[in-house]
Amino acid sequence: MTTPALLPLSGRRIPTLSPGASSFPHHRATLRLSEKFILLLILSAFITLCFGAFFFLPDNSKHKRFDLGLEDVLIPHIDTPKEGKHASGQVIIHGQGGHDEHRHREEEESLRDKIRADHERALQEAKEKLRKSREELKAEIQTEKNKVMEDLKKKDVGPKPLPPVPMPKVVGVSDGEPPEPDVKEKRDKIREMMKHAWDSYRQYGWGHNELKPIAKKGHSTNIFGSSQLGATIVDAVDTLYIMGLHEEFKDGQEWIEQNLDFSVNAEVSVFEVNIRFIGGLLAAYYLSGQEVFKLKAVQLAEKLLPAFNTPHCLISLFLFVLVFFSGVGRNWGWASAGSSILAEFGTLHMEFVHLTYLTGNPAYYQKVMHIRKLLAKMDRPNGLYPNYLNPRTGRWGQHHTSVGGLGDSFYEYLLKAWLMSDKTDTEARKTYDDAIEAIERHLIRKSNGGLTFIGEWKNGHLERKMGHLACFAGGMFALGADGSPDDKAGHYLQLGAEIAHTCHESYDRTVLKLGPEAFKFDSGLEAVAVRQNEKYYILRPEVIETYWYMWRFTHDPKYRQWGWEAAQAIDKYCRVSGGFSGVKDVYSSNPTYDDVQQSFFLAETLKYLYLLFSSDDLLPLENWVFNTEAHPLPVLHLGNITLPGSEPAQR
Ligand code: DMJ
Repeated sequence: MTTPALLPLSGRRIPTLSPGASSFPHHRATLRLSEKFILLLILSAFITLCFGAFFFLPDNSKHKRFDLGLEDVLIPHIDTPKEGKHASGQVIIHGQGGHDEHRHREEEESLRDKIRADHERALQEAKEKLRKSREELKAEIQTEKNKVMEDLKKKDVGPKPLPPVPMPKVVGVSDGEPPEPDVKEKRDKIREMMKHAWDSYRQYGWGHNELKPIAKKGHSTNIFGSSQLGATIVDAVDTLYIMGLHEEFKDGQEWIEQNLDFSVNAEVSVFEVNIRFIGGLLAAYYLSGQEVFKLKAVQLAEKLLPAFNTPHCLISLFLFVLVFFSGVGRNWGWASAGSSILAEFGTLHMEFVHLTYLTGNPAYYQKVMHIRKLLAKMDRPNGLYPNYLNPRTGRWGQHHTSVGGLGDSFYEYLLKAWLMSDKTDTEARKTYDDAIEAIERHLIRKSNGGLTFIGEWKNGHLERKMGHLACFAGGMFALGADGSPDDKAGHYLQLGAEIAHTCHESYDRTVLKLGPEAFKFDSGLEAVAVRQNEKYYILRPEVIETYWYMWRFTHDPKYRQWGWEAAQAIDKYCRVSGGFSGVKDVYSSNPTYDDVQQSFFLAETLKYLYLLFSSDDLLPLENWVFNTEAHPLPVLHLGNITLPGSEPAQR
């Protein structure tokens, strides 16, 4: 019998193993080729499986497998007991083979000692922590807080490159010396008053928002929150620059550079911060060209943006008391059931357009245009804009319309939006014209004594009372005369003159020759205050503002004369050794002081007086538009430049 070993693989039958195994008649001693192949396959599959198991099973299962023996082999045996937990919960010690009872007990005890020692140490540590004094904990918290503040500050003051934009035409930023010596003398006197106001603040209130000139210390109100933001410095620096008070300007600039910090948790009025701080900083930037003012304005503006960012546009757009840190907004509690105020949400346009221009960020422009669009869609009772708008319902609140407080600068900014756009924003001009037309129809009257006044419209009834604040409108009418519809320029200039005259009367009919906060035209009363709480003068600028505009448009010397009367009265009755103070009763020859030197006295009142006694080439009105806090911003002759987020200008 030959072995088939070397025979060709195919077609061979496996021979029987032995005769003894005959009970299996077909039993073969060798495997067929296909069977061998199958076996080979199975074997290789098994090897692959084992191999795969090694690499793909979870680590712990691998370790378990190797722990089985390798540990004993590879790790030197140091005879330490292994802990385990018996089913009873009792800790048992698995000794290594061959240890006796005694050794078990020793091990058990040593383990107990170890556990006890561990517990005691942990307890000690916990006690130690508790023992730390409250002061220590407080100090730790404070350190942490300071660290966070520092980080935030770093973030804030870090240089943020702004896109280069062409500087608008900036002309007539200084000088303006009048040719007439007596006018120059008056102008010098106004500069001296500014110096006294500034020096006093510098000495007694530096860094605070305002000054208490009698108490000779810092002062603040809720419009700035509780923080010290140096409102007077920011509000005054452009006036210092215009007056050529260079040292004082540098001093202010240095403070702003080093100390003006918006990383504070202040609850502020968006309106006030916008007109005084952003307006002041932008004006200082354009006048002096110092970058720091622009950077600070932009940092601050970024803090204001969250006021507009809540999901419901209507609500967000009209919330105007803002917490800097959280960006959470609310409205003044006193305003017609938490309503938003027309003069607050309507007095952002000038500053926000400049912010978009300078930063390239369309957000500012879009916010103010969104407000404009919403207002355009609303019905207006008798064509008038009520002062209150309910941010929840999107409807007007109480139907109260005024050109004084709560409404004033809304109208002013419509006109100035048009002027600042180089007269391309015709939508703003049209809105202004329509609004003024309705105001003239419903609010402007002549008194029995022939004084033209602007009353207040309350639920269909005209209250014959005019606020000091409304006196600014004389200047506004004159400023808007050119470009008014139906060739009514002469009419509006005349209206401006009449308002100026009425407001002068309100000053002239007092003992101090300073105007009261509000005056009546009723029951034989002509331009005088009746209520005790309307007799005060708090260094407001509006009447002098109107004198200046009227002077620029008419050059009638009476406006300089009236301005000089007011300046003398302020110097006589409001000047004290620690600055200038408001007075509580302009009809009393012995007035008491309110002990506040308002920041707008330096920003507006003294600036308008100085301009009144300067030549017209200082800040010409063709090139500059003054915001509502008297901060001059240049006209944007955009030409081919389109503001980001805006439509190309239509001429
Ligand atoms: C200023 O802050 C602004 O002029 C504002 O528009 C209203 N009035 C005060 C000063 O009286």
